[in-house]
Amino acid sequence: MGNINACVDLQRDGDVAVIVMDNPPVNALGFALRDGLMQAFARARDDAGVRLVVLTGTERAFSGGADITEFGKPPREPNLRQVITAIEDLPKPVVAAIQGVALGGGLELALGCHYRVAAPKARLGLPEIKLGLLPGAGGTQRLPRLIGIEKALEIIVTGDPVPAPAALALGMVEAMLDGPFPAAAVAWARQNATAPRRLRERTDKLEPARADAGLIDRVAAPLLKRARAQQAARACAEAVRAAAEKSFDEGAALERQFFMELVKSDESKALRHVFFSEREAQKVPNLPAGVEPRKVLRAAVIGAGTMGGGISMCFANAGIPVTVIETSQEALDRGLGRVEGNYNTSVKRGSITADEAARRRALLEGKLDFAAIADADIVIEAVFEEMELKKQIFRELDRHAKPGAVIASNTSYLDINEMAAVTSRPGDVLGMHFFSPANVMRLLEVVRGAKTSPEALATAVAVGRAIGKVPVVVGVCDGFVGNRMLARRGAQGERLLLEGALPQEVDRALTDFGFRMGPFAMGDLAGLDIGWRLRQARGTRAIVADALVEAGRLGQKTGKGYYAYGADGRTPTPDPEVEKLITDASASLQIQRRAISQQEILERLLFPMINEGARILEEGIAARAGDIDVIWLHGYNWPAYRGGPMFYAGLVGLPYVASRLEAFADASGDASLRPAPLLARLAASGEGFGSVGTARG
Ligand code: 3H9
Repeated sequence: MGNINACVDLQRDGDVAVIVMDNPPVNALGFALRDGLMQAFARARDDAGVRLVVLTGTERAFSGGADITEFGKPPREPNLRQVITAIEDLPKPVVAAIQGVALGGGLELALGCHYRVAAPKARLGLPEIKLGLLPGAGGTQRLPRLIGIEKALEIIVTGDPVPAPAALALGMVEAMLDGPFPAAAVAWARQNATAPRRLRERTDKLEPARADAGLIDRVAAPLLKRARAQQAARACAEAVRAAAEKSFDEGAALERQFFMELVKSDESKALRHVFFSEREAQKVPNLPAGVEPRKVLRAAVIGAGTMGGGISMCFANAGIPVTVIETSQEALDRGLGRVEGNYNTSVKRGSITADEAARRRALLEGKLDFAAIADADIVIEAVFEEMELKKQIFRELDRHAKPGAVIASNTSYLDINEMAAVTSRPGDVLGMHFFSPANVMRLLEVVRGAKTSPEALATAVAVGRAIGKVPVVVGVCDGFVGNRMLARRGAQGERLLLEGALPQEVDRALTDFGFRMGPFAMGDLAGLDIGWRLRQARGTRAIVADALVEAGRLGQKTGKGYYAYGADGRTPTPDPEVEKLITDASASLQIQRRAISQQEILERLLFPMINEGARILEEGIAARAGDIDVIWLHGYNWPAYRGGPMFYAGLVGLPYVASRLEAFADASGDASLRPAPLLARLAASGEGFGSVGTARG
């Protein structure tokens, strides 16, 4: 027999029909694959010479699930539920032979088969909740029937994949096979797949929940508490409850209804946007075809301060030896001591073993001489934000780094081109802006200078990925993407205080929105002296923020900042002294304080930031709106279910954002609040930010 269609192949091995799914890259279950499966299974059913069927995929994926790009488009039959029912109804035994991932609809497909076997490296899961959905092709009904309510709930509500050995222990698969696929699965099927078995008809594993009415709530409660996408999490729990309490058909109908509702929810749209934007951000724009990253086997970091230490840890954690350079033994000892302390904390918390910490620590060496960078394939400068100092260091790096080494600055706002200009190799120079704490935060802004070579850029991106970061390529400007937008939010925060709000009110608007922290609690955590020093350097002022610093209130590290900090040094409490300081500042500027609604606070904080994002996009500093969203998600804890600032602007409507910005500009006389030309244009034409660059909507 030959090919069924472009995605499905049907082969014969004696009396066994082997149906192979091949829809690169991950066997997403789009229309052509579903249609091909329907035809292939009909042939296998009707062919009297076929006794057994083995369904398999590729080494990378049995199937990564429903094709997410089809959501929101008109449905085409056969739908996935029809395909799964046709397989489950087959009068001949069907074995799912899983290599790689079986996720979402992919696992649901395997649950429709009568038996499942897996390769040792396979991973099985129902990650729909991470897209703000629930499994919509019978997963909430069949998985509990296979492994019981408790484990099924955990897998569905966390969305975390289960590695093959654990799947075997749970009974998700009948066997783990080492041999080559599909031959090993065919051999197993001949021995073990004696008759069709339909999970739909099984109820024994549901008995404990049927006998104990409180069981589901007890198991679900802690899982729901931890879940991010709340609406989807509740739907998951209710669908599993239906599995226990109702018939299969009733449970499946309820699951279907929930799925149809969730797929239209803002939460799910946002999470799907994040999924695609994260992948798109990895595709560096304007890189000539065939450019290969250079090999990076050794790294060097200049400066053992908080950032330098954190960056060094990233390399050591990824198994890359790293040399840290400092100017004095004392500074070096202090820096390496802090790294040691971080590793000790990780060991105490149980996140790594003492052996692992020792292994990582051994990859880090401290030196006092620039000559020690000679072997490094990448050098990252992480010293004070002072251009003259940076230039001096770049001259040294130029002198000592080997030819072809990438030379990067961790600056958060200074001009990379100026640094590149003092070297003899500007093509190798770029920015690698890490976020604090550098060993934790996943964002890496890779700053492309005017002369940065494609190879150096590709190397920085590849290194970023290798050390577990989410690299996003940005252009040179003051503050790059993230901090340039943040500055707009900061200015409005200060303004809101002067007009009548208090720090806790401003912070609450953002925590209610979904941020873990508001801007003032965040400032206290980072240290208010950072912004103060920056303003001093630039000759600008922020009345409230400056007054706090000048009163010795530097944030958590001094026990007080915008808030007072109690005995634990971490819990913020509103402080009457700060309120007085703020109201005095308003009075000195003759501002009549007024009550400001939470809605206004939120819009005042977010919309000017979005406006700056529009300028960034128009200037080409970011290539796509999705890149800006990824930056906010991974560098500033923007809540994923809100999709990022540019996506959020689309949800509330660009015309609304533009009209509110006009109103803010009118009220304040601040012309920089007027809608950016791109925002005004898109608001008028009805298009979204997704139409700019190559981003999706
Ligand atoms: C579902 O199944 C609903 C059902 O319950 C009910 C239906 C009725 N669709 O991540 P990678 C693309 S919901 C479309 O870089 P990796 C991805 O965009 C779904 N496209 O590779 C990328 O494209 P590009 C439940 C998909 O090896 C390329 O594949 N399933 C899908 O690091 C490579 O992706 C999930 O939530 C998809 N389902 O990781 C699983 N999946 O090259 C989502 C991937 O153009 N997927 N693509 O940028 C994943 O978690 C990872 O992609 C996976 C591979 C682990 C599979």
